[in-house]
Amino acid sequence: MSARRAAIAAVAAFAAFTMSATPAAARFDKKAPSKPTNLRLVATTTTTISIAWDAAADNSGKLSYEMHLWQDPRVPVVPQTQTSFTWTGLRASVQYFLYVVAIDAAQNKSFSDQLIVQTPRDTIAPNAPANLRVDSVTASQVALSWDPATDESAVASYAVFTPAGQIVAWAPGTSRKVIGLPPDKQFTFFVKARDYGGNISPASNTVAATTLPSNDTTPPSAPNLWVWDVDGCEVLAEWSASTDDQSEPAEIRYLLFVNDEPDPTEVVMGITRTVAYGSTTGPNTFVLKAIDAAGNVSVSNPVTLDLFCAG
Ligand SMILES: [Ca+2]
Ligand SMILES: [Ca+2]
Ligand SMILES: [Ca+2]
Repeated sequence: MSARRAAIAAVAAFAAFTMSATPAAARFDKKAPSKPTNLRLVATTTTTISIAWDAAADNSGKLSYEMHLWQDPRVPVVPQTQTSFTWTGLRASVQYFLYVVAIDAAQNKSFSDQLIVQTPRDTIAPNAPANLRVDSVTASQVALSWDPATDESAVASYAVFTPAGQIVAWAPGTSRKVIGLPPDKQFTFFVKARDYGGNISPASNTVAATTLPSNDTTPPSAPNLWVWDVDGCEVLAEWSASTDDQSEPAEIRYLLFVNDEPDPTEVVMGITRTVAYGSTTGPNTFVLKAIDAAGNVSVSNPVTLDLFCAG
């Protein structure tokens, strides 16, 4: 062995000696503990699973137990004297895979059988979110935030409402922008929380906000409209997204007109296609209007299609 190699080997040996927590006797222990048997469910709630097992034994006389929950990075270790454990911080209505590992001082392991436990369904609604507040206001947007709601299991999402109904979709997070609002108008908002069981909380406090006046008098760019006959009276309408001097793309509303009547299809901001229907057998004329948040309107090219509308 060269002097350099010998020096490296000496350092490595020293490191192994000083860094290893394994006692000298345990280094010669090659025999794994016996398997922890009779792993069983003791109790479960929407957020906890309590298990117990029959003790394992080891030739060294000493072992401990690792707790494993599939896909959970936590691996709690409990002492030899303990043959039960409670997992916390779990979700309702979820199937969990658990097992226990008996481990001796030399890191020899034996695995229990796997236990499958389904946590019960969450049937208790979260508490109302509190401290709803207005963070900022523009001519078309109101930014809101609130304190997290609490739940005996876990809150999954929040939605924003006005007295007229839900105005922003369910999503995680405790702040949200309501967009595409008309200028110079007062709105009242409140928030609700929903848990993973689908239970919905009571309403938060309400807040009022008035959008700023707008100096936007320029309509969006005119959208380009294409319409295809899908089946009989049904058509697919697609268009190029409009741009606007002040409204974001997601704030531009599109409204399809069929033979000068507004299509009853729901008006959604920011989309560029919809399924619609002709209103008569023969030629039907489709026109799309793009409307910015301030209410300025632009009109697409008209498209005329011959359709067969039975009945
Ligand atoms: Ca052993
Ligand atoms: Ca709940
Ligand atoms: Ca505009």
